[in-house]
This record gives sequence, structure tokens and C-alpha cells, in this order.
Amino acid sequence: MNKYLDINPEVQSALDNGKPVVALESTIISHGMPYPQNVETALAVEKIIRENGAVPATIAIIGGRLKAGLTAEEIDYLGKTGPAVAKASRRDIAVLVSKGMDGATTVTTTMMIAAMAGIKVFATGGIGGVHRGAEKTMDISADLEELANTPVVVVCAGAKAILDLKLTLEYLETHGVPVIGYGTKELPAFYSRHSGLEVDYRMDTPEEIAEAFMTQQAMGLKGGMLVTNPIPEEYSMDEKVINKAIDDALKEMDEKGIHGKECTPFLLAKVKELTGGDSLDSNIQLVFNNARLAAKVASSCCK
Ligand code: PSU
Ligand code: MN
Repeated sequence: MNKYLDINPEVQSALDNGKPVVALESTIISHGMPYPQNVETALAVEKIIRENGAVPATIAIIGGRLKAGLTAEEIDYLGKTGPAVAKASRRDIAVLVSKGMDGATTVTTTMMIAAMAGIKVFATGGIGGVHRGAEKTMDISADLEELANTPVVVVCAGAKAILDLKLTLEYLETHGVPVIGYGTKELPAFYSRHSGLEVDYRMDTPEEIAEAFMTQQAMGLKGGMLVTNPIPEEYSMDEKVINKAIDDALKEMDEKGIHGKECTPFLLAKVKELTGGDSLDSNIQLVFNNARLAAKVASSCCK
């Protein structure tokens, strides 16, 4: 047992009894959405996971403890505190724990803590990736490296076009991460179903995904798997509107000289501002959609 890790009793009991568990991240709560929609969404996502037969485990660092499974009060605290909570990537985790601090976990640290707890499936909105202009800035999200090394299936809605999606796929290929399209051969682009880029494999059932992941595990291959689940048609956004907002946000980021870990939160907030309430609504719906699929994949892994 990891002495830095607290597993919520309900999550522990599910794991002990071979029942499905789905991990959820907390940067999406603190840095990804405004209060109070962030807390409402986080609680609604947990409910959807339960309705689909799995136990939710929202992950964060609270008072220096790695938490797999938060209380509603802890979720509310992270949502209210917002970006004042440290955004915790792999490089932050030891310092936050040693100092007894709080941290909102990104895809990277959520995967790390999920793996420590024995959780195999994780649902989120979008992952980090290779940023546009990375050939100069070298801004490549640690999420990609974690996918290469940590055995967790991550269900997302693709990646936002704030990233260079083509380079993101190249990076994943180099590092041996299988990229699956759920019901599609085209990589979804978060707010919209289309990127014009191909994923490695199309799969049409949660069972197929679970089977592929268990085979990867059984062969002793390290690393995770990325499942990209397109936003439901009725919530997808007009590509012209969203791409214009992204271009404007990138331009402003450049002018303001924003860099490092601030990039993604800045771009997310700016795109949201430029598109009004629409993008937030889409964002919430795609997370719900990913939670449903992740719960089914987790259930299949337990059969
Ligand atoms: N992309 C989104 N929404 C998010 C994030 C990314 O569409 O909330 C968050 C996730 O927590 C992801 C992190 O792991 O941003 C990536 O940050 P960076 O690019 O600094 O690695
Ligand atoms: Mn970065």
C-alpha cells in the first residue's frame, strides 16, 4: 500500500471485489470550467458513471495526500478555489506532497494516481498534446509521455485545435500509444467531430476496447491507450466559429507572452470567452458522453 495514497472506501471496496471503477481528473474542475458549472458538472459526471454501473473516483491532491475518490465537499472546495489551486503535473507531485499542499490533477497525474490505486479506466474532456509552434517553444504536454508509460485507458473527445493535432498523433505514434476512434476512423477535435486526421483504429463497442487493453496488459506492454469519442452531433460546434476563436486566442497568448503551464488554462478560458456560453455547454456534454463510454469500458474490463 502506497503510504501517500488515500483510496476512498467505496472505491477500495469496488477494487477489492473486481467491480468497475472510473477515474476522473480535477484540473478540469479547477482550471477547465468556471464555478459553479465546474462543480455541477463534476458531480453530474460521477452520477452518470454510477448509472452506467461503475464507481467514480475523482482524483486530486488534498493537503499533501494523493486522493483516489473525493467527497462532494472536496469537489466543491476545488471548484470554488479554481485556478488558485496548483495545477499538478508529474513534476509537481513530490513537492506538493512533501509540503502538504493541494493540487488539481491533470491527465498526467490523474493517470499516475489511478495506476497507483489499481484503476484502469479514466474519463476526461480533452488531453494535452503538442502545441502549435512546438518546434520553437518545445511545449509538449506531459500527458503524452504519461500515456506512453502508464497503463490506463483514457477516454477523451480528442484534443482541442489549440494544439497541433497532426504532431500530437505523430508523437503518440513514436511513443507507442494506440489511438482508438469510437465509432469513427477520424480523430475528433473536441468541440467538433472532425479534424480531417485519421486515428489508428476504429472500434464500435466498449468490449472491443476492453479486449485490446487487456491484451496490451497481458503481453506486459507498458503504457496506456487513448480512446477518442466524438462529441454527440447535436452538441458539436460550427467549425468556423470555433477555429476563429482558437486563432484569436493563440494570437493574444503570443502578444501577452504567456508560456509554460499557463498556456492551456489561458487558451481554454479565452476560447470560452470568445464563443460565449455555447462552448461551455458543448464541453459539459462531451464529458458526460465520455463518462458513459468509460463506465462501459470499465465494466467490460471486469467481465
Ligand atoms: N484540454 C482541455 N481541457 C482541459 C485540459 C486540456 O480541453 O481541462 C487540461 C487537462 O487537465 C490536461 C491539461 O491534462 O489541461 C494539459 O495541460 P498542459 O498542456 O499544460 O500539459
Ligand atoms: Mn505545456
